[in-house]
Amino acid sequence: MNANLYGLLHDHFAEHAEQPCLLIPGGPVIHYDDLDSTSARIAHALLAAGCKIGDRVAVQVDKSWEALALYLASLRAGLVYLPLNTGYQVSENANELPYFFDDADPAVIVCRNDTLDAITSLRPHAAVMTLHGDSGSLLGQAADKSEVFDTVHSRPGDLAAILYTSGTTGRSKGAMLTHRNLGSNALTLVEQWGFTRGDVLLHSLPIYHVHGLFVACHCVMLCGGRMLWLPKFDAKTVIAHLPQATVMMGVPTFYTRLLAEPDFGPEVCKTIRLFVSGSAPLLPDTFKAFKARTGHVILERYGMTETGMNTSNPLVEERIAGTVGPPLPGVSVRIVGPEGAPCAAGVVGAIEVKGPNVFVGYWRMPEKTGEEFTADGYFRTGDLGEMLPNGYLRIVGRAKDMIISGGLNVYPKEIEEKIDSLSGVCESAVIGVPDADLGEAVTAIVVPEPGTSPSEAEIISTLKSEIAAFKVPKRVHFVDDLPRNAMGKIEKSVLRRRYSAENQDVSR
Ligand code: MLC
Ligand code: AMP
Repeated sequence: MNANLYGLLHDHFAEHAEQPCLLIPGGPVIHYDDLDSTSARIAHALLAAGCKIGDRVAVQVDKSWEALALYLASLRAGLVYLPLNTGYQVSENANELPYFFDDADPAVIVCRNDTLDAITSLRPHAAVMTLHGDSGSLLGQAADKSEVFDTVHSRPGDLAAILYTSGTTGRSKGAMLTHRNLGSNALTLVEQWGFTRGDVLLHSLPIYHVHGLFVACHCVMLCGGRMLWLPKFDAKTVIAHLPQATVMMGVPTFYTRLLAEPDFGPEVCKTIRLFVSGSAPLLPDTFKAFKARTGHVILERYGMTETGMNTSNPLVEERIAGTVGPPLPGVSVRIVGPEGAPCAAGVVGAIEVKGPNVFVGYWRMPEKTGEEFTADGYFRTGDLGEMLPNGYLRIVGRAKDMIISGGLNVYPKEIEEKIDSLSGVCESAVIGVPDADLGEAVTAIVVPEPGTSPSEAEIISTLKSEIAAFKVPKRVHFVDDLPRNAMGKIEKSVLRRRYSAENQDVSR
């Protein structure tokens, strides 16, 4: 049997291929057969550009329906899709993109106009092209290709995508996801969340992450439903379009921003059957305020780049604030103590997961992969939680030093290394402090070199030229020294307490 994910999606939507898939406000309606023919043309163009089965296709482009067709084309041709956050930079001072290209060694790189020259000179041996544009662009080259393409035969364990997640060491790791990982998770979610062909999902997430690309798009395509395809999340635009939708998926910031709009209420949500939240903790206060304002109980679920979705509050039974629900069918979740022994219900420990959704390892990092899996095949998520007596998981924190800002992960180590290399800086610590909009706001605590006085504005503006804007600290504080424990390790918990209090004082 062909395990190719495109084959699975196609089997589910083919019967209604003349139906709309993407409704683009102010733009065209894209039907399933448009996606099928355009992805076929792009698949031919990728092969003509020199791609062979298993090659990586790195993509850093703005959200568009053609970008979704490119993802499908990559699946169909047996290539490995590598989406990149559009905030990652390439310039003389910025080496975010070069790292991914050196590590993944893509055969084709599809980029935006403004980075074409820089990437072409960086990667002379790859085929580098824009998605849109003249005959040199990928769509230009696809234009005269056949609209029929025989989806390649893939085995369940063949790679479908590599998604980079940053690491606590500051070095990003490519999570290798197979056709089986993505397909099994998608089938489970369609079933658990009750998706049908009548659904219209309001899609305002970016499509370079698990949430927007896999969870949202796969659920819709597997049931032959539709997506209201918005370029990004903007609260007023979302409110204008919610009355045509039945489902919305978002990170908690989407929900707090909607609640900040005075004209958001039950009338706007009349047609909605399900609001889903994930990628970061949904505060119980937001859960309650949303219910009070709209009558809707947000369904919170828990996932990761490496695993797709692991647990979910139920569609029919009670959804409990501050929990992420029971494990999804087929996924095994356990809580373990420091020695790896299972914790009883109600005891906090490390969350480990196993199942067909769990990735097969980090790209070209066998040792790191080995460290992150237990001998009996469980993946160590780096999250801390407790299993409640009713079988619902409650996430209480993270063992990994990571900040989640507006649903995007920031690894302090990477930012600290950048700040420490600036002139006038002796050392730094980067922490997340509670933020009403972003959940956590990246904050730097800096010890200046004796006799120097770097400014907050200088540090922020230098960092903006070197790293993606979402990673740049929103605030920089200066101190004479950093608190350390007896081992000499910086006590980030002390800093978090100190600056969280300060942040709350400021916002009051
Ligand atoms: C943008 N900025 C951010 C930011 N997003 N800063 C911190 N955190 C973020 N998440 C920067 C902008 O570049 C800009 O910088 C400044 O902050 C103000 O931007 P904004 O207008 O407030 O941002 P906006 O464009 O509205 O974006 C915010 C957002 C967006 C929350 C809508 O970040 C978003 O769509 N987040 C969703 C991320 C997501 O899909 N996560 C899923 C990961 S998958 P400047 O310098 O220009 O002022 C995963 C697994 C799972 O985690 O379980 O799902
Ligand atoms: P990423 O590496 O971007 O895939 O982020 C995955 C991480 O996001 C997880 O390891 C969790 O720390 C966090 N996360 C995802 N969903 C939730 C949730 N519902 N509640 C709390 N944390 C979450």
